Amino acid sequence: MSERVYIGLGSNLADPLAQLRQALAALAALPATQLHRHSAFYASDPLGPADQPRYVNAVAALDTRLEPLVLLDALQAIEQGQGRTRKAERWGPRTLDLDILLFGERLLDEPRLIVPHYHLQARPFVLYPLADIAPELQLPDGRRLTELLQGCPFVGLERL
Ligand code: PH2
Ligand code: MG
Ligand code: MG
Repeated sequence: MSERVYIGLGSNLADPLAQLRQALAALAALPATQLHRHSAFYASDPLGPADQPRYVNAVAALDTRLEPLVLLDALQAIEQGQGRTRKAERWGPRTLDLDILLFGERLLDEPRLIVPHYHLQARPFVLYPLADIAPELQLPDGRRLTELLQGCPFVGLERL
């Protein structure tokens, strides 16, 4: 049985739009996985240190039979394949970030993976792309995407 998984994509280095397109192709090529659809691309002001370039963000919906930690390994391999290096600076610039936002109805709290993603509800560059592809979405805790959007203005975001 496959599960619907939402992935947040972000990049602010080395041609971010090309990074996201390449990452979508890599997601579509994952084993036991179908890329269901993806959102528009959005330019967004950086959250965290302000002295870094703007990001390009998007959200993709996958249907996968992979287990969460297997998918996480695969996403980290894609990040590394696109030149991601792990730096000490929190929320610093990166060529590619692939975050598991939601994994079916699952609630995960493991050292490597917390789902739903921590800051999901507060980030316009996650919520608005998500609304492009899943406007009726309800989180495992019952909150609706439409409610979260009401608390999260469309600020610092530009649909490309
Ligand atoms: N990701 C971060 C830190 N800050 N800012 C924007 N606009 N978009 C991101 O994807 C982003 C960020 C760490 O993952
Ligand atoms: Mg992230
Ligand atoms: Mg990440």
